[in-house]
Amino acid sequence: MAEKQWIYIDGSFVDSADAKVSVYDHGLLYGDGIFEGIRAYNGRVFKLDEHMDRLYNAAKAIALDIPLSKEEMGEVVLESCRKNGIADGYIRLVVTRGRGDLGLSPKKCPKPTVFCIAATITLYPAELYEKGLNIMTATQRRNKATIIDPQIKSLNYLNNILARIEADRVGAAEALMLTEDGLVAECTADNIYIVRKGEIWTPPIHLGILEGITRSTVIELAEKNGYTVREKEFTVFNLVTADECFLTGTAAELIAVTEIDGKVIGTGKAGPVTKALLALFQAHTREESSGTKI
Ligand code: PXG
Repeated sequence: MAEKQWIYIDGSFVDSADAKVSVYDHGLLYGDGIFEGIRAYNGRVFKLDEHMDRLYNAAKAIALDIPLSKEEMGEVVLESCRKNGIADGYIRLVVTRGRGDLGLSPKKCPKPTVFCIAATITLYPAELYEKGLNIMTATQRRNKATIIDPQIKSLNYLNNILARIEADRVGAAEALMLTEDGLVAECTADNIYIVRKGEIWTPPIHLGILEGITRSTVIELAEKNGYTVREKEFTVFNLVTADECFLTGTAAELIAVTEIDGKVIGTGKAGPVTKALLALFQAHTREESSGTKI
């Protein structure tokens, strides 16, 4: 029998069996809510302030008043780790519009629902970081920023799930999502980069992608270490003919892509820039300054 898991929900910690949301919660009825996926490394919550900023910006964008201050919410994350003995793990923080009636309007939802799950994480097997991922290009396009801005990490992930289903159907590790115009946007849960003649290119935020916390961190680390990073639009042709390609995300950290739609990228193995950046990133996750002590 697994040890008891404590879940924070609406002000208290309860056993996971008792952690329930209402069938009238608009997070469930309409996908009306937001979330964060956060890592803990070595007794510290990685980039907690950055995750809190992104969550509160998303709340603002959907006109959701979170009933806790940023500091209190940060404390919820830290306490969830303490209660569950998590020093290294994955934290899912969710804020929904709350319980309402069967109409769309949030006017009848007086109180947002807040819950936090602090859990362990299943990672890609270590050898994949050397071998790289085999991905596919989804026919499902990334939704446009003018419809629902992908910068809002909302509970409505159907756009990405539809692409993910395409990847699963062909046994690919991830699905590349393009903009409506066919430019490279991002994968279903990761940002994407290519390396060309030593330069790193990654799609700009305005194309309609999530501004990943890992993305900001990797760009900063790369620039600090002398790499040129361009936030630049590029095509599938640029990707297929790149020297290297890699993804970043909270769960995957930084992982090479070595094949797309049956075409080999670069040497077909994780390249030198990808490996160097992964080493820099992993070292950074262990630095005291990159996290908040649990
Ligand atoms: N793009 C999208 C669409 C994402 O959902 C990222 C990029 C990377 O962002 P961060 O901040 O993690 O560097 C994400 C985030 C999971 C899971 O359980 C991960 C995400 C979303 C949903 C679930 O692995 N990724």
